[in-house]
Amino acid sequence: MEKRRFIRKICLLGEGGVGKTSLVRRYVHDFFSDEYLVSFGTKVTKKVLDLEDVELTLMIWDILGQKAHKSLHHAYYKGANGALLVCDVTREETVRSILEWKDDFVSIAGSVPVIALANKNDLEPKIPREVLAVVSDSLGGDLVMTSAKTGEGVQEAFLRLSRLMMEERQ
Ligand code: G3D
Ligand code: MG
Repeated sequence: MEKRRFIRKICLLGEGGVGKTSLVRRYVHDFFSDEYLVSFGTKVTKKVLDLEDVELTLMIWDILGQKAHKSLHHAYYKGANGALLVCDVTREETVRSILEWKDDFVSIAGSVPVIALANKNDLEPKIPREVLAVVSDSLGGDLVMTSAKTGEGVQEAFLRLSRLMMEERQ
C-alpha cells in the first residue's frame, strides 16, 4: 500500500552566525563548508523523509538571522508546522536569546513543536551547563547537541522534530 504523504514547513531560527545555513547544508547535502554564506531573504530547501508509515516532505525555511529584521520574520513564520531554534555553544548570548526567538515564533505560528539545537559542539563550549539546562527545561527537554561540521546530532534533530510534527497530524 502507498504511504500517506505529508508536507510540513519548518523554520530555522537563531542569531546570525550560529550555523543555521550550515546545518541545512549538512542535513540535506551532507557537506560542510567553512565559507560564511550570508543569506539574504529566505532560502527554502526540500527534503523527503521516509518514515515508518508516512512519507514526509520537509520544506526547510532558512531565514535571516539579524535581529534588526525581526519584524520581517513574521511573514516567514506563518503556516510553519515546527521550528529548530539554533544557538552556538561558544556564544552565551545566542543561547539566552533562543527563548525570545521561540516566543516570537509561537506568537505567529501557534504552539507547534520546537526543538533547540546547541550547535558547534565540536568546539570548546563556553556556556555553563546550567544555562543550557534552563533553556532545555523551558522547551520541555527538547535540546540536541549538534555540529554542522562533524554531523553530530544533525539527523537526530531533524528527525525528532519530524516525528513530533507527525504525532500532531490529523
Ligand atoms: P547562520 O546561517 O546561522 O548565519 P552559518 O550561520 O551556517 O552561515 O555559519 C556561520 C559560521 O559558523 C561559518 O563559519 C560556519 O562555517 C560556522 N559553523 C557553522 N556550524 C558550525 C559547527 O557546527 N562547527 C563549527 N566549528 N563551525 C560551524 P565562518 O568561520 O565562515 O564564520
Ligand atoms: Mg545563514
